[in-house]
Amino acid sequence: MSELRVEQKVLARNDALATANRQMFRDAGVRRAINLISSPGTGKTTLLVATLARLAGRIRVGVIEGDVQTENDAVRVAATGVPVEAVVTGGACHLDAAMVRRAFAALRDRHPAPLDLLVIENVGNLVCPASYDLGEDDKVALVSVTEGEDKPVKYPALFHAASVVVVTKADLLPHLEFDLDLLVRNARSVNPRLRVFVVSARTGQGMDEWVRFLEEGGG
Ligand SMILES: Nc1nc2c(ncn2[C@@H]2O[C@H](COP(=O)(O)OP(=O)(O)OP(=O)(O)O)[C@@H](O)[C@H]2O)c(=O)[nH]1
Ligand SMILES: [Mg+2]
Repeated sequence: MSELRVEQKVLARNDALATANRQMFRDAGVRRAINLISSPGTGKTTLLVATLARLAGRIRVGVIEGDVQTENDAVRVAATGVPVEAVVTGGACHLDAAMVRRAFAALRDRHPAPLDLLVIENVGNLVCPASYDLGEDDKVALVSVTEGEDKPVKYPALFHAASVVVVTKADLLPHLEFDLDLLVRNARSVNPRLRVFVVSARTGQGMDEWVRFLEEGGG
């Protein structure tokens, strides 16, 4: 079988499992699931931890933390008190629907209460995770102000599949020659429907709007 055929088969199997995951999430009372995707170091975990602190006592959140190696990010999230399940892919550059299925079952065994929000932090990678549906409602693409305005047009698959873009590390803008409008234009040239948030987990800039979006269930 050609490499392309094998890849198509793998993706078709993943899509079927992702559809089953979607049903599993609904049956378990998950109101909404999001999949955080970006390059390594964009600030997914930092944003997540800051977000969880703001959502504490307001909505029920659960987290699945994907990494190639180490449970470091899961430990950072666990420190907030929010239920978290780690997935160590052991080399794979993305989470797949089967990994998320197992992780969610383990999370639900330990914390059976319904969740308003399930957050899945994907493996740091701008390419592979875009092709793998995990059963989420929204893919959230993160890009930091240090990564360059051209990323959406160089890595369009993610920005095409995402419904939301979060621009991170906005506190660094005064130190950089970074054209925020150009980044947004580039992202919307790939996907005009993208909703854009500009945040700094460090200073709190833009966090109210982002947290409100999560609390209200999107749309
Ligand atoms: N200045 C600034 N630095 C930030 C911000 N958010 C994250 N960082 C820094 O960026 C680095 C990477 O942050 P992480 O949150 O670990 O990034 P990540 O996307 O989860 O990384 P991986 O899980 O390895 O892909 C850390 O040194 C953070 O302190 C921010 O809002 N402002
Ligand atoms: Mg992380």
